[in-house]
Formats: sequence, C-alpha cells, structure tokens
Amino acid sequence: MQAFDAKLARLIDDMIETMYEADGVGLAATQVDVHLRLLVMDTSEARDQPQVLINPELVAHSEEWKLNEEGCLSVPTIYDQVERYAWVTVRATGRDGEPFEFKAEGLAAVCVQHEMDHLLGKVFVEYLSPLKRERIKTKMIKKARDEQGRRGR
Ligand code: GNR
Ligand code: NI
Repeated sequence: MQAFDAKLARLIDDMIETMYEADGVGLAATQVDVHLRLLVMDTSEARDQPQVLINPELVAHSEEWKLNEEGCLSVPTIYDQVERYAWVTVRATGRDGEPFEFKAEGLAAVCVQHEMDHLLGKVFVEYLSPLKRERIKTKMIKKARDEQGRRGR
C-alpha cells in the first residue's frame, strides 16, 4: 500500500513539473519508470489545473467511441488517430489521499484513457494497424541509430 507521505508528494510534484516542461497534457508514472498506478494531467487552457489520479479505475463509459488525434511523449514525432470512449467516469484517489470521482469528456477523456493505458504498459501505437506499427518501428530504429552515430562522432 502506497503511503501518502512526503516522498509521494515529491514524486507527484516532479511528475507535474516534467509534464509542463514537456508540454504534455498528461504523464503516467510508468513513463518515468516508477511502477505505481499514478498519473497526472492538465487539460486546462491556462495549464494551471493539475490533476492527480492515484489508482484510477474506470467506473463508467459512453457507448459511443470517438476518433482523436493522439501523440505520446514516449513515442516522439508519431501522431495518429485512435478510437476512445467519448466520455468516461473515473474513480481515483487524490494527492490528499481522498477518493474522488470525475467525468471526463473531450481532451480530458482522451488523455485519461491514454494515461490509464500507460499504467497497463500499453502505448497508443498498439491500436494502429500492423503496417503502421512496422513503419513506426523502422523510424524509431533509424532515429536511435542516427542518435548513436552523432554520439560516436
Ligand atoms: O501531451 C500529450 N498529448 C496528447 C494528445 C492527444 C492524446 C493524448 C495525449 S497524452 C500526451 C502526453 C503523454 O504522452 N502522456 O502519456
Ligand atoms: Ni503517452
């Protein structure tokens, strides 16, 4: 059981800072190699409303799906359309240790589903066709090779 202590508070603050520095709308602990079911997000226009979700659970969702353009800090330069529930109701524990429930629509719905996937080790490109995934893999291998080459010079 994760204690709501100073260490967790520091991790949450670090993740929020990392999310803002990367210009991301969300960040899952998985992405910073912390294996806790924790995510942070901020889909506000002014980017001044960080949300913290610990142990998030999907409690309800729309029947309707929506196609949205997605990107991911863990798969840079790749953007594609993914189908997600149009709205979701999520129950989670907040940074104060208190449980809460919220209904997310629009970008927040996309983001929370994307982040909850990260907590399961799933990245959005896994929803794409095998051909697209193959192209992304080739591109990432090439990018890694180019970066390796630059370091070696
Ligand atoms: O910053 C991000 N933008 C975004 C846009 C559409 C759908 C999902 C996202 S999440 C992403 C940050 C990220 O990768 N979080 O895991
Ligand atoms: Ni992501």
